Amino acid sequence: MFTNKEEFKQTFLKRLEMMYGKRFWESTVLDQYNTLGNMIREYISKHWIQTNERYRAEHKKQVYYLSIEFLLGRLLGSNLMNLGIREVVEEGLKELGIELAHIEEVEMDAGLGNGGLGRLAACFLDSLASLDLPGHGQGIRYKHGLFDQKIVNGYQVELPEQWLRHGNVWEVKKEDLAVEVNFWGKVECYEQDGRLTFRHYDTEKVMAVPYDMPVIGYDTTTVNTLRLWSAEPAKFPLHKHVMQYKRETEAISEFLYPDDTNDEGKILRLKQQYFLVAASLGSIVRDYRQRYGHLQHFHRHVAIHVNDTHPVLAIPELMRILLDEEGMGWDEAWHITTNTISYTNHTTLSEALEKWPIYIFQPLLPRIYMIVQEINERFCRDLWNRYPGDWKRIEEMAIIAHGLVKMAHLAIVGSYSVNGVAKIHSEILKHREMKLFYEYFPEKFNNKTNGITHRRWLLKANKGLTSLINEAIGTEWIKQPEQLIQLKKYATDHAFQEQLAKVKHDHKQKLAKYIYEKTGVTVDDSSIFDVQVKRLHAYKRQLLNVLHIMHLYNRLKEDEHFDMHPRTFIFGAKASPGYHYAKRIIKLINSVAQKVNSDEQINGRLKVIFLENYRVSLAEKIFPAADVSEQISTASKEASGTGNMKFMMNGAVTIGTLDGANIEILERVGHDNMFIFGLTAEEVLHYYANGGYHSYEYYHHDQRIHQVVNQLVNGFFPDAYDHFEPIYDSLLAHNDQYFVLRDFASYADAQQRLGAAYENERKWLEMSVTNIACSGYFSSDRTIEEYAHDIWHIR
Ligand code: HBZ
Repeated sequence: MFTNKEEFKQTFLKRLEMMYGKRFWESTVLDQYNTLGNMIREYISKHWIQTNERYRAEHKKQVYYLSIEFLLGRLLGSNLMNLGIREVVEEGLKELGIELAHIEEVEMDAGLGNGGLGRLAACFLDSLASLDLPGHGQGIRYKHGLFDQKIVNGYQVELPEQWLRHGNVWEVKKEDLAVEVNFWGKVECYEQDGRLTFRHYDTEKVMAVPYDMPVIGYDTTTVNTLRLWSAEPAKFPLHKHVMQYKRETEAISEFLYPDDTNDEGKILRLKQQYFLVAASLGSIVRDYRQRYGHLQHFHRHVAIHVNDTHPVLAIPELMRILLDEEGMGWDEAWHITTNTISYTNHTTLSEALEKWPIYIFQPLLPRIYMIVQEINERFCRDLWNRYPGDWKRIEEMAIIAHGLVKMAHLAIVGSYSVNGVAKIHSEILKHREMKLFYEYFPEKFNNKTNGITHRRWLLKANKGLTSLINEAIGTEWIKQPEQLIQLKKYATDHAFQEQLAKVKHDHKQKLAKYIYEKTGVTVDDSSIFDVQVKRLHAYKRQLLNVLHIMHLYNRLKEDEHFDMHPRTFIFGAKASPGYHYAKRIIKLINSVAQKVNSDEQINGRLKVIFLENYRVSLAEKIFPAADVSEQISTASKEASGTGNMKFMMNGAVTIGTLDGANIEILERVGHDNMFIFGLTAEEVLHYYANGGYHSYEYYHHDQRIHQVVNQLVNGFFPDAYDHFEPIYDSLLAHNDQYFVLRDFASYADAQQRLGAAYENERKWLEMSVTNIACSGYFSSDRTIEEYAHDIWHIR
């Protein structure tokens, strides 16, 4: 392909002319982007083929990571970096008069996910390939990823996302590998050769067409595969109007999370889940049969991991294949299935645990439903033998009960490993949410604390910091991120601190410029950049942050001499389209921003910024510029969090509760390098068990709280008259389920300590260095090594 700058330039120019039939000087940035993408695909194609051949030849056990979300973001920059050709390309382009950074900006984010769960899947793919592990992703090629967010008059407006508008250079469509997926229809049962046989007929057929994307490892020739499935019409059934069938079929891979407030939407969601599972298993099994003939040792060569419960139908689907297609008996099929599937839980919020009404499940997937029923009956029988007469326990543990199929129960019963995503979360699963299951299957439960790929979140997003680290401790840490701990020696090194301060300041300047371009607001780049970016959810308590900002504003208004280092509070968050409460919080943040930013008396000492359309590519601009990381969920609610790790790795200092992975961050950096506040998980759970707490008392006894809560409803925000009443009610009438007022004083106190700490610049930089030094543990390489070793048994 090309081995130096000159060759690169020649190839690039020739390819561009070939692809677009125009001269370089006539080309658009998009043409240039596509040309580059194309070149990279060609560049890696040999390694992609060789990787697959090697896996096949060596009979390596393969892992397939099934996920309804893959939040990849942009790929050009990370692919160039992982291939080690970024510099050559960058310099070559420069000589042609183009900035690589400029080309990178035209790439659309692949936003096939909501937040943590989907981004985790993307980080895992990067780690698998970079560690030369045989692990692949399977997901859905949604035509529209998570909606684009616009803020209009302070309100969130959702627009359909269009990442495929200009095509997708990274994918290869493989029509010859399409898989047929069956919905609806009838099941007949008959005897053949002395055994019961099932036939699913009169079905509606959908073709699942795979689009493969290369997953390029860092400094290695391993190229794994992310296979995304697209739904296309199959043979036209006679009983339905052709156009309606086409529409309904294509709808399956049209949107990520279609609105499921009505039954039609629920059917579509369940269709998506089965579509992913049937297509993935169909292709995995087809491959396997070609290599091994029969499926008797399937679990020895294949591990299938289900990311949350969305792909849990993999369990009955694998059973169906083994029973109906392979003709195995139940026990053998069950042995293989339960030694193939492993499951990660990402939440303990009961409202987020998936349950499907039978009346939706059974008609759509009649054969799969029969198998789930059989799994349930056998499981309940086992429970009866173990706990004779304990009806209550059996009812609580059953997979099907009260007209619902409980997907988490199916996941635990049908898999060999169940893991939570941070220590505290796994403990809560074992001792509370899934206590009964832990008692019955103690050996299945384990913890795998989340991680993030330091390649995207440090090497790529923060080149300045990367160089600084390299100069100090060499480059070994890039392959062994826990080596970052060596930076600890530099925590009090004046020269190092100063350079770190400069790197941080550069990023703050850049972000300030972005903020100005997007919002027209000028922010002071020597103010503290205090950032909360994540999905908007009541339990994540953006409300606590904003009430505290209102309090600071009140203080500044009352007392001209109120001493405070200038602060810029930055938010980024999307709310689910149907989550009205969350949308009101977004409006509240924007109303506060408007009030504060336009108040001349404040004189720029306080600014509030809401950045619209928070997504992976924007996150890469924000993390390196943050001084303060807000991780303030109600303790026990945030399973892990991963943004907390990205901030830490970029030298931000955390203010947070003892929740999720914050606890493990604290274990590493200590109280001197983190601002902890609020109730513990134990205290929160104790309150819940005893009917909550009395938020009114906090409202009445704390003047600061009284004032800010009143301001929600007393006309303080004239542009949103009575819009914040539901927020006011959530705090007082509904007893403040998320303990916002309960934790307010403790939070305000921690904020004050933080502000004071910032005044001592050297001390602050010492904290910052310490956070970076301790962040290596949170590389997803460590997480993936644990999955590979403890769960998947792959090498
Ligand atoms: O998964 C998140 C957790 O909230 C976070 O604490 C954790 O760090 C992260 C990775 O383990 N969970 C999600 O992102 N969950 C979802 O986005 C979700 C999507 C659809 C659902 C349920 C949850 O039906």
